[in-house]
Amino acid sequence: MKLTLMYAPVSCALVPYVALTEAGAAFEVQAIDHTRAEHFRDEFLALNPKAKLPMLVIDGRPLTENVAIQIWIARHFPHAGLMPSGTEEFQAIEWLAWFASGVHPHLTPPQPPTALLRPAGV
Ligand SMILES: N[C@@H](CCC(=O)N[C@@H](CS)C(=O)NCC(=O)O)C(=O)O
Repeated sequence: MKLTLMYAPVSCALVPYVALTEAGAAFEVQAIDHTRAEHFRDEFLALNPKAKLPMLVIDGRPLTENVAIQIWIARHFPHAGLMPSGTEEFQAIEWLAWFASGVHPHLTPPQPPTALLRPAGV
């Protein structure tokens, strides 16, 4: 299985980087410079039209959203014990969802809706 993490430093892409490392996964890192709008380039948008990091490419197939990526890593590397089982698994997902929807938006600069559009010249 080939894993490529599309990553930028000082971003929430650090989350799957840490999880993959803790899981002992073999993965490649592809640095995306979002200060140069590389996530708006055609090659990136073909995989993730949302133009956001992180993205984990699994045998050529993209997976985005930290909640989904974290659960995928935990399930594919169960020996690492990254997620509990039973009812507690859903409580862990509850916390992942809270960080993604309740905390993360406050850690990123406010963006107007036009920030979702491809910048001119990219
Ligand atoms: N809901 C997404 C959030 C993704 C996100 O906002 N990523 C930021 C980095 S922390 C990003 O790609 N920013 C680039 C931009 O908005 O231009 C998740 O949880 O993975």
